[in-house]
Amino acid sequence: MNPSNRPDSTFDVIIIGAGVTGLYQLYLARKAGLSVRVFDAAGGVGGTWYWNCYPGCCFDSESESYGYTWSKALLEEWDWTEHFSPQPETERYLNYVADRFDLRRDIQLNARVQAARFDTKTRRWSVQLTTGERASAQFLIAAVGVLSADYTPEFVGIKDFKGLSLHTGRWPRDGVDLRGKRVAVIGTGPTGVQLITKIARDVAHLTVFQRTPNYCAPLRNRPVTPAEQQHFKATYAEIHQQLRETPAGFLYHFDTRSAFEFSAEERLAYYEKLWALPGFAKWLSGFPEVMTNRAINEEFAGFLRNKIRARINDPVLAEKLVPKNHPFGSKRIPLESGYFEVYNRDNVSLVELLETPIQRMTASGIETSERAYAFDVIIYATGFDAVTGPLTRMNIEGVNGQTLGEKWADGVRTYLGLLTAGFPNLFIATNSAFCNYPVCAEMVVEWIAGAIAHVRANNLASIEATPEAEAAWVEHSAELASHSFLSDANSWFMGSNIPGKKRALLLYSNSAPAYRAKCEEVAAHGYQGFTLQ
Ligand code: NA7
Repeated sequence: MNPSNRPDSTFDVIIIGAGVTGLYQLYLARKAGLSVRVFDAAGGVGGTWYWNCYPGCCFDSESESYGYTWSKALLEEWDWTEHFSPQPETERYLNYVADRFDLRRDIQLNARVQAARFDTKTRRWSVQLTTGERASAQFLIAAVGVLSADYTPEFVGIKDFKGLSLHTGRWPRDGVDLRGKRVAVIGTGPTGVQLITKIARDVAHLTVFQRTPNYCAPLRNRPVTPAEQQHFKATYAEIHQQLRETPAGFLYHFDTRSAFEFSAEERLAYYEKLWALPGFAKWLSGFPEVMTNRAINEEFAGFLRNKIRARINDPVLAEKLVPKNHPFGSKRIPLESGYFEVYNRDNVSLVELLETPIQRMTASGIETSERAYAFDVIIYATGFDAVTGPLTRMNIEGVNGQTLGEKWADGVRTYLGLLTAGFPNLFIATNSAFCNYPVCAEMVVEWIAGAIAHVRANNLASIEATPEAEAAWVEHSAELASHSFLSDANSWFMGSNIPGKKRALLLYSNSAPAYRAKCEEVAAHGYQGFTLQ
């Protein structure tokens, strides 16, 4: 039966989101014999890989580190064509998974959840879609991703613009023909950098509106050869073991040697080698002091600044593209494939927003404090209301009628990132540690599946974080965050990209293995810190 023909339905589990996390959660729920329905606002599966279909969108995780690890057959069947998979291929992969495991029959697409309410008598969640359809379930799993609530700044006159306005995180599925157009891109984070590099040669003129220059570094992507493909398949067990052991779930760990064992000259030679490596090696496999010692961090940052300067013909322009106001690594490093060379083109110009801020949008384009610009298309690469946004934008109401938005008005509060007091049986299935997405998402999904099995096996009605455990977790997370460089920059990590949002580290900053061990320990001890009822 077509799921959309079943408006009033009761399930054991409702999952919101059919992305990387939701698809696996569905697979496990079904395997456990639970009745389950997935709702997703999108017209297809894939979550972030469905919505972010802008030109140039691509992994910055190695492809072999991003696939699901839980099916040997899938690992054997799937070939990645590039070392850093482009978005269309990743979306194809997730569609393949949906078909391969016959997941679609429990997924309702074009189904945006508008509200969810916990009934304290039945101890079940009722969910309402924007279409008015309703469903209920004992367990509600928000597999909504950390970067799915797109953010567009509220510029004065934003609705006045008569041309085409686009956000990269809601890119039109049929694509957009930008050839011959005057295009503005606002934002130079990882998304803006990928997009700008890809479209610069096609458009008539590209004007980039930059607020903060970033430590962009070469991705160094290339096709996967047949021999490499075979090697991945032969060594997936070792690859996955490594992903589980490294601090952030990538194929990297920091050097075991100290930067101070090397002379300044030797360190420079070391940085050159690092620079030549693909992916996040530059960020996650150098000297540990790069992320802990200000002098070494500044030394490496200086090295990267010179690399940027060397790629831009005009030295005045180069200085504008060199990051100076935040330490290396305190914001996500955009990985790029020819980004800085784009600024050597005649049809590309840069507007520095800190010097000449945007005053308003007009019918024909953008007005800064200096002048007016006319455009056919304005692209907002302005990021996301990360981590909490996807949850607080839905009207999720727990016990006592309090919404998640109200509860988190002064900052996010959870226990283990997984449940929050006052919202029994609501699981937050997002990657709450700093970690390469799938490897940590799988752990979270499996933990949730285990908790649900525990509740049901013991004939219980609900599981809920205790306020005490939650308070201790919030305090512990803040203590860890206070030692992190990440608070030195404004970024989505800190929630500081969203006006009015509480400035606090949104992700748990312990290592992924430590986070996993803690979650496993809590489960092994009968879900300590949770009220089981
Ligand atoms: P990011 O990393 O949040 O970048 C957003 C960009 O938009 C960044 O350059 C911002 O400048 C800029 N921005 C945001 N608000 C404004 C306003 N009001 N005016 C001008 N410029 C603005 O989002 P991305 O989509 O690039 O990447 C998000 C994640 O997706 C990334 O970490 C990967 O995991 C994939 P700012 O730096 O705040 O000065």
